[in-house]
Amino acid sequence: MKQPITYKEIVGQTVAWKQAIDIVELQASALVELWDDGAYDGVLFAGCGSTYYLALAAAALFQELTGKPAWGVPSGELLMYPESHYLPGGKNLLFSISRSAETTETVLAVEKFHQEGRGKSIAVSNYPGRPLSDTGEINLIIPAGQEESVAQTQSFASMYVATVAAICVMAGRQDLLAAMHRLPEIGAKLLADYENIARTWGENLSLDRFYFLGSGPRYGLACEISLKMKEMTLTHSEPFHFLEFRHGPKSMVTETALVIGFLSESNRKHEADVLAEVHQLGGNTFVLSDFQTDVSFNSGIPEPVRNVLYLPVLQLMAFYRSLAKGLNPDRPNNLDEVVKLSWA
Ligand code: F1P
Repeated sequence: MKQPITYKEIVGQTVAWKQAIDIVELQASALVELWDDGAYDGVLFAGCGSTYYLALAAAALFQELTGKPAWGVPSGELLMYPESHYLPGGKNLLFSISRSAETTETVLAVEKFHQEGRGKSIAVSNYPGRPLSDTGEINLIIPAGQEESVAQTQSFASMYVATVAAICVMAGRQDLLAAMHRLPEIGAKLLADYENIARTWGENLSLDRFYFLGSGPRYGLACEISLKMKEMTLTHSEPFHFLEFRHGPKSMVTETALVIGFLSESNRKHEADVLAEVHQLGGNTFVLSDFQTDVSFNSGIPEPVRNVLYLPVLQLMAFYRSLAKGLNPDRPNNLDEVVKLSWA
């Protein structure tokens, strides 16, 4: 059987990570200028599906590194309920994120944002020459992240890396940006070192439910991988903040549950306690972090900019589960690559 294209997109993705960093560095002075001159009251990150989850992760990091209020919002909500999201009368900076650069909700939300004079925008995408591609004051386009398959893997990671790098530039954290240059090499090593373990868990069809736990800037990433598990494998799957798992969701733990922890360094003990509780309840756990876990990055890269390393092994796990279930990971059920609506 021909190897699904999703496989190539997952294992080759670090080329796109590198291009993402290079592209941001080329536009670094424009990013600094836009941020320093703007006096923005708030920063919004908007997308749909995967790119909404990217928005959640990016907003958490933006606020952490700059101290400025930041939100992640689904583009459709921004379009339909703008007053629930924009600061009244405030000046906003909007990051619009879309792999395809043609998702209707995102394109229209940005159009309306500009028409209403709400502030300036930055577009993040993988495709030039499309409706969203040059709508921003600055446009971060990473062609190496383009993909043929429907579910986002390398595209997501490439746009996430670009956004994190842009945040470092705007926060004046050259130290963090410099540390990001080591990500592609470490990511490639992780893919090689942990493919077998990803496959073993992915092919374990006795599991019937997956929970992804991530907090702070990792929550959006937990949401994204949970979406991968849904799209590619049609399995019951949900993301939660670590401590939230005790407040109800843990009642779903059984011996056929796999709880996957995006363990941090900053709150490691509290997060590890939740996973220990899952064990006591008879569930299975699979844990990723920089050291001493099932998947260990051993990167030494500062925590705020290492989070992309949680993605590749889990994307592979979803890929192998999809194959084991006899599904086509390239073409998830009922899904279109781009959602286009005929809104006036
Ligand atoms: C966003 C998106 C994907 C999803 C599906 C439909 O597209 O919702 O996240 O997997 O393929 O489109 P985009 O705006 O990032 O191109």
